[in-house]
Amino acid sequence: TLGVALAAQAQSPDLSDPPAIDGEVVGDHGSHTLRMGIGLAETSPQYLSSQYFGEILSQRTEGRITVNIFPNSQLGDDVQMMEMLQTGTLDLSYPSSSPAVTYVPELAAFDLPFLLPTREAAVAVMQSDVAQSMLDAFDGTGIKALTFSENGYRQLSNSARPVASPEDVAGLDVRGLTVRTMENPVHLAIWQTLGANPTPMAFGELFSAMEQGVVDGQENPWSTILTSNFHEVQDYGSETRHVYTPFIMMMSERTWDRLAPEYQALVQEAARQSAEYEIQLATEYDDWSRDQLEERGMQITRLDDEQIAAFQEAVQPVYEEWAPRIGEELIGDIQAIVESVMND
Ligand code: 2Q2
Repeated sequence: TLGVALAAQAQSPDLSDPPAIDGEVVGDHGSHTLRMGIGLAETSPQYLSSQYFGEILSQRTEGRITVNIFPNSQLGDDVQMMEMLQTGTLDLSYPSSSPAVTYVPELAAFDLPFLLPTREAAVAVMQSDVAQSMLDAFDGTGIKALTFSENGYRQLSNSARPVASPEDVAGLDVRGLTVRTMENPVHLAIWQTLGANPTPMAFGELFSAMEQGVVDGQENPWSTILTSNFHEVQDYGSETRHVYTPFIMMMSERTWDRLAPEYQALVQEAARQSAEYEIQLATEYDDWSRDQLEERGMQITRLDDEQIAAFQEAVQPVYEEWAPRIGEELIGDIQAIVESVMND
């Protein structure tokens, strides 16, 4: 409702408005009302950029294509919504890459800890041919993967104690933290290696699991922690930035195949434009959300280079186990892109 949106806007940073929608109107190739299910709230960059995606399609087809967005995991969680894309009961969704490794195992490269040291490097990788080949690898799964965008740098939050080191996670004199992870084997390995008790769980179940103390902690970008109100049930945050997770905007192949080629080209262009806007929003939201969380009472532990290095060293075994399984050559290609950006 407008009230919610206005309240949300009041909460959010000085959001740069989406770029103007230009480009000629596409010819009449029929009408389509598309349903899009996403996991996050109406205040999130994921929702705001999905709205912009829908506005581009609607304006460039004079309303012949419209997108109805269902936020807050109300249609199901990422795994369920990807299955709905395959059966054609949902037209669009926007999960993280992590639960999608069941369709395209190479995506697990993005789950390797500390692989992407800066946002510039992360964006360069997401816009590379290597990343495009991962999107292409969905062909035949029933899912048309349209584009990557930014879920973001993941930060640890918990309800038990401040965390500044792997020892704080493992709890030498107290029990190790029970940490919810996404449904992804590399994330499980990261938190096992850090001495936590990892618990894979759908995002939609996470708030109540934290509220009931079923899990002590979770890890997500600051903007997700803020827009999902996790600070209401999590007292401590640690700026670990341990993984950079992309989102993948996905369309049901059945929906894609029903669209005329001119509409398919427009959907691809709108996805790319909205992804650029989403990355801009996610960038604006990142530090601002952390500061908002601090203002609302979350005790945020910032980590210096030495403390980050301790986490990097502690999770080195995850690389040893998973790099060969994901593909040394693929990871080498990604690291080459990272180096070229970092040395610019
Ligand atoms: O920890 C998570 O599950 C999130 O990073 C999600 O992957 C993400 O928020 C998606 O649920 C958004 O649809």
